[in-house]
Amino acid sequence: MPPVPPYPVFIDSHVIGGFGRGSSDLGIPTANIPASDFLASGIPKGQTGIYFGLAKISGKYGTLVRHTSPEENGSKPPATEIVQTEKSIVPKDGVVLPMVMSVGWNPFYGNSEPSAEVHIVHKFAEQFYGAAIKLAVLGYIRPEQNFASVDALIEEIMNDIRKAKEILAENGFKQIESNEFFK
Ligand code: ADP
Ligand code: RBF
Ligand code: MG
Repeated sequence: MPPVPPYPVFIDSHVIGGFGRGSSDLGIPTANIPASDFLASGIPKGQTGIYFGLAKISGKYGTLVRHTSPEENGSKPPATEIVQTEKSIVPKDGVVLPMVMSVGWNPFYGNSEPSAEVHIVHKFAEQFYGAAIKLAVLGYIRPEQNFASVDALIEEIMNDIRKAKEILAENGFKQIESNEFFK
């Protein structure tokens, strides 16, 4: 079955630094992109919540330098800088992969600015700040929620990942994987 309109929505972006909590607090790393790239994507009213789809990372990447820690910054995103290197994404990491994406204010953390972040269902060799990221958003899973504990948040994210894998496996979306956009 093809995705239900307005999907697929294609987003061409790059990986920036986030709050620095995905890996450390949750054990679920997320590649953050500028929220403006999501807002410009054509998803109706830039609806916040949890989406699923496909992602492809490419190009050169760098290392992230944090100028402030998430702790000292409270609800504001910490100041970061990407120092580019000559390293490129290796072929086995540069394929079209399943993803889940969270967009909004993260009610559990009460952020003061919206973020857009993508967890790719794949084990990467290294972090890839500054790399190019192409996304095909294929559907909406649920609105953002607050949770009573970090464990409850993690459990719900695991549930999102399970759902995304299920829908992607059922539908294949092979025509989107081979779309010119991902070439
Ligand atoms: P930040 O708050 O800076 O985004 P995270 O802990 O959320 O910190 O993620 C750190 C980085 O981990 C991402 O920007 C990306 O370079 C890398 N990363 C490694 N594996 C993955 C993955 N499976 N999905 C998304 N990002 C990943
Ligand atoms: N944060 C929330 O506060 N509420 C949510 O419902 C929520 N759902 C998420 C679902 C997925 C699939 C992902 C990847 C993240 C989600 N987050 C949510 C964001 C999470 O708090 C964030 O990734 C970390 O704070 C690291 O930036
Ligand atoms: Mg992140």
